[in-house]
Amino acid sequence: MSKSKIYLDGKWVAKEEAKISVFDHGVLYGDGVFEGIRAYDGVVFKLDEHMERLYRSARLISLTIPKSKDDMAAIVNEAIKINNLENAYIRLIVTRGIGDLGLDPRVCGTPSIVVIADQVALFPERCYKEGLEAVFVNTRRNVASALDPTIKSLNYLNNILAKIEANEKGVPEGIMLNTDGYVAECTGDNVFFVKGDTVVTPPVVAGVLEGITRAAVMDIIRTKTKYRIKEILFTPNEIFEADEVFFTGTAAEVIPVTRIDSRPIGKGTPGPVTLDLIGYFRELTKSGTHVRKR
Ligand code: PXG
Repeated sequence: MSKSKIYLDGKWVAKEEAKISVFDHGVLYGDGVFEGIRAYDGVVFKLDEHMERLYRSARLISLTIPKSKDDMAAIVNEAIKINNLENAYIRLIVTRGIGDLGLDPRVCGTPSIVVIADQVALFPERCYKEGLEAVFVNTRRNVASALDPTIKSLNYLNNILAKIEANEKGVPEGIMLNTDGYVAECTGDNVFFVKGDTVVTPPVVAGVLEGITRAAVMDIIRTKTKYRIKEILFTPNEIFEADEVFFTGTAAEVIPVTRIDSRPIGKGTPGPVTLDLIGYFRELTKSGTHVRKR
């Protein structure tokens, strides 16, 4: 079996050699940005969209990535090829670079670029058939005026605190509210509910990451189905009154949610709209059909 190769600042190195300095501000302060990307059948899913989000995140923290988007996209493609992966999870990280013990980013040298391609850790198929259980957590989503949730930064403590709460309650995902009490998103997934023929998800101003899967699902709803899609603010009560709830994310794809805070959602089984969307999404990920037309 070939050993995994990791891209680190211009070189492909063995896993054991893929090391970052303890003076890198990514380590010292969580100062950096990242992306979590999937490849299906040898084709990277929504690569351009991931590149756009990465460079936007970097821009919003005043970090200049020392490579063009095209060069970065080529490295991501190379990462699956060099590791002989067809279906893979790719983690792309750009840190602020090596600095000193002060938090001033101006002292940092060149940002470090890391690309890891590995096997995907998937939810068991059972979760797609029976649905996931989730809870509302007490940890509120960061306010945009303090740390904008649309920035996919290395500072994930807000989400980790929420994840710890979900762990303590023995469920795989936690739903976070924003400081106004509206539903925002999960620790690593966006949230949707279905009521009648309308699919609802919080708008970006609720304090959510603009998920690539979220956008793909919204596009599917608009172009392939008769359902309506609305981005509106809503409270937990509307979730409990929903016919169906599902989450979207790079790792989870589209996953039904059938119990929240121990209460069944709808009939307590995955609903027809969610199952439809899972089908359409899986079709989209098949063999290259997800490549954006230029
Ligand atoms: N919200 C948050 C806070 C996220 O971190 C999503 C929504 C969904 O976005 P995408 O673009 O993936 O549809 C994310 C993404 C992991 C993992 O290993 C987490 C994410 C993506 C990939 C892997 O936990 N989160």
